[in-house]
Amino acid sequence: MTDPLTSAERTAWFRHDHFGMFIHYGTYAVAGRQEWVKYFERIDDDTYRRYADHFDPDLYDARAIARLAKEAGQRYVVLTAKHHEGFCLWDTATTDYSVASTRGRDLVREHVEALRAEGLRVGLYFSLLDWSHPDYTIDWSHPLGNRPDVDELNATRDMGRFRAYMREQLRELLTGYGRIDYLFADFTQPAVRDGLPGKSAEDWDAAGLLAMCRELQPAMIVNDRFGLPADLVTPEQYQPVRPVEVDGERVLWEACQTVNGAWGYDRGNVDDKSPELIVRMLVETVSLGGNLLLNVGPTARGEVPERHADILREVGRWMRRHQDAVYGAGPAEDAEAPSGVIYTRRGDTLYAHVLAWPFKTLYLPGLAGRAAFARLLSDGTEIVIDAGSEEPEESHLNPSAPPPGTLTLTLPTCRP
Ligand code: FHN
Repeated sequence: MTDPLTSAERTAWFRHDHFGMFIHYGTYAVAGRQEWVKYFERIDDDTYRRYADHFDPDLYDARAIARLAKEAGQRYVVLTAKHHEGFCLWDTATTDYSVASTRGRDLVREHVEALRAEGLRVGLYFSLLDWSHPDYTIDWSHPLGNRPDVDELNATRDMGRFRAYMREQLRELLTGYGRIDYLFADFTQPAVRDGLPGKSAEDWDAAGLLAMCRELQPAMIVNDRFGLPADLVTPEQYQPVRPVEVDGERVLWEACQTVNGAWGYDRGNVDDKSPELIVRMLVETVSLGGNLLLNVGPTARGEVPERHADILREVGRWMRRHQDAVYGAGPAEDAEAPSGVIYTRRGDTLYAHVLAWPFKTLYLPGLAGRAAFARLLSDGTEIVIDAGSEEPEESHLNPSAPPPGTLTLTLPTCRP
């Protein structure tokens, strides 16, 4: 089957928007101890089922979350339709282990409709791991992986049946909710740990799942966590957490980060990142040609914790004034930023993100004579280009003079 879209066509919005929201939401929020709680605390199925029984997203307001993402400047939003614990946030016919069965809600539909209403791109996270399914073979990442009778348990499990189950679930998500812009499949790690192997691309029939994605959602970006062999990974899938180049081309990449060091809701966690740190992470990511997918973990009742919402709103206040340095921007390949400065470029405009505000003078080596005009993004006011900066006096006359070719700018005493 020929691909109807080129990688460039499929990924144009992703490469432009740069900034997305990740939402980790599921039964683990009731535990309030992050999304791997079943594994880390080796919680048995019956005990863990209590969390599903008491999972009531009565305050989950997808539209409010979509508006928060929009206010923060996050232009795509990825919701965990199913995380590793296997609980489904959509009205699936494959299992009763879903919020549709327990609460009569289809949170994926609410998510999709809210994003479209706010003009945001639709992303779904789908866990390839599924700790709830009786045919999913127990590997190093499974809560039962420490059982002495693992081999006997696995002898009763049929991954062929699990693959059919998983494929049907993914088909439901790709056919029942209109256009999906981004699928975040997660994760493939075949290495042996604690004496047990992980899962490989073959365990998922990754090539078959990718072919189904292309058939059902031709425009959808799919990440690289199916574990596909390199010859099946196309640039828009190759999403390492750091920039790499394939055949001389910097491939699409996305840094997944959290507001507070936790994916799922973590009640005792106070490790919140400051808005300034998040802005710096975003700018650094854009300066390297990538995207930042920043996660929030709603509470068990479905609300984004107020502290985290406030942080995102503060980031949004920065974005409103500086979005031109992010959206449609990318690396400034032709200029090397001095320490404490990050460059992004959009068209013929270079954006210098000053991380530590200097006392009066900003020196930008190698840029003398290349700036027709300079201004602050925050208030739009002119920044004076020091007349002498084209040919600064030779350093032997003034040892503190900047090296020749340095663009010298006089900044206001404090950041407006
Ligand atoms: O195991 C998951 C984890 O819970 C979380 O969903 C992250 C998000 O990128 N992905 C896996 C770990 O890499």
